Amino acid sequence: MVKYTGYWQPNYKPTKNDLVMLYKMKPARGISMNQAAEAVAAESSIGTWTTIATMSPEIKKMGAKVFEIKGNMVKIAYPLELFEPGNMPQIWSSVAGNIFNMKDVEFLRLEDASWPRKLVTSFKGPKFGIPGIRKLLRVKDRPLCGTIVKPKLGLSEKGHAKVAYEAWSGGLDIVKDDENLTSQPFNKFHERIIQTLKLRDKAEDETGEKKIYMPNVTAETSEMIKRAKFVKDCGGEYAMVDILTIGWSGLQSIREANEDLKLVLHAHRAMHGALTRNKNHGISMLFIADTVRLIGVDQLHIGTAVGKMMETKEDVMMVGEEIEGGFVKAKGHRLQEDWHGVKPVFAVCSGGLHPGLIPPLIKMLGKDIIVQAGGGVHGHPSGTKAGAAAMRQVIDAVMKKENVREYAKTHKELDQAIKKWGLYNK
Ligand code: CAP
Ligand code: MG
Repeated sequence: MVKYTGYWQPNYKPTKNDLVMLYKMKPARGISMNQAAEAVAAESSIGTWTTIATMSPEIKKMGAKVFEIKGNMVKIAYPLELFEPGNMPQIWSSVAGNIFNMKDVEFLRLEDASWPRKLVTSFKGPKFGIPGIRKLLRVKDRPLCGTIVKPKLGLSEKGHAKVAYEAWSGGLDIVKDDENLTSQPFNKFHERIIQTLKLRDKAEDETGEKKIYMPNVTAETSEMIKRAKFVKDCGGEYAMVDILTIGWSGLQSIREANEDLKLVLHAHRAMHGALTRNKNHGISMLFIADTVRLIGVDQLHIGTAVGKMMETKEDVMMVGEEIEGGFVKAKGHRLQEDWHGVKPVFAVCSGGLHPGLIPPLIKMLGKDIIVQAGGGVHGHPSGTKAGAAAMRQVIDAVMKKENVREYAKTHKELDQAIKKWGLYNK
């Protein structure tokens, strides 16, 4: 073990310009907690595994400071000059980079962060946020509801558009592409956009409601921007991106292009589980949520806690912890907390949902959520349109504070859904 010196500074008080990070760590065998914390601080700021002749007292002042160790939780303050404002890849390469593979730690999880104002305001943030989306959809005081066209892959452009039309006609606000549908031989992107927006218009005319299509533009960055432009030119209002597989550079690029495109950006988080699932090692969804809110998505998948994916209620509530020492976490949902004027982001709940799971979700998270069900709509005994109607009916029942089981007696699509999948009021 190399001796890292000068990074453990228990009397250091973080300044308002520091980026303060919270890590959970388990030192490697034979390494103390202090040594592990200093190793992480060194490697994520200015140091390396040995003392170097090129170091100077001036540069040492820029080093990260471990200022608190409580149990397996470590707080490290990073001076602002270590970072390039507006450059998210660089920030992650520092505080979420080499450190996860160091021999000095057996486990390391990046749990949370408090960002200094100068870094927060160096990013664009959401263009629309919750207020802008509610204005666009003309839906003020209920959760938005949507579906994902299923099967995930395989439908033709026309087949895809028809499923979307059925879902909109049944009452859903939003229809999205699945995360791995982009432009495959059986369903080419441009043709899909043309066909699906044509039936969106038809559904709008017939229902009198605003209907949203969220096409997946995930691709190489310049191609992604071209596809987003095409969506805009065809009268689309949304673009969906898989934020982790396009990376922070790709996300910043499309957000930059979106200054002119003015599309609502929907953030799918495919692959997040590789980082977030293991509670001993990896990166929390809190930090991912902060990151993409700063870059500027308008909606972000956060899980359901009641559906098919692993996350817990705490994961979905996303309140984080009170981390004194230079900053205090909000009491509300991380995506909507006041943050130097950054717009609030719509939380998207999806993954194994069906109408019977919507009541506990609204109870847990309130009305400022978007609920999406794929299998839970297209798997309805009477098909997509009925599945969509059942989703809308259960939301109406909850918002009217009706007894859902009673309400289902006069709403057959909801009744059928409950008979197939059950009703959960826990
Ligand atoms: C849901 C989904 C979403 C997941 C992503 C899927 O379909 O389309 O991608 O919700 O998970 O492909 O599984 P179902 P998360 O409604 O049929 O489950 O939202 O947790 O990121
Ligand atoms: Mg999906």
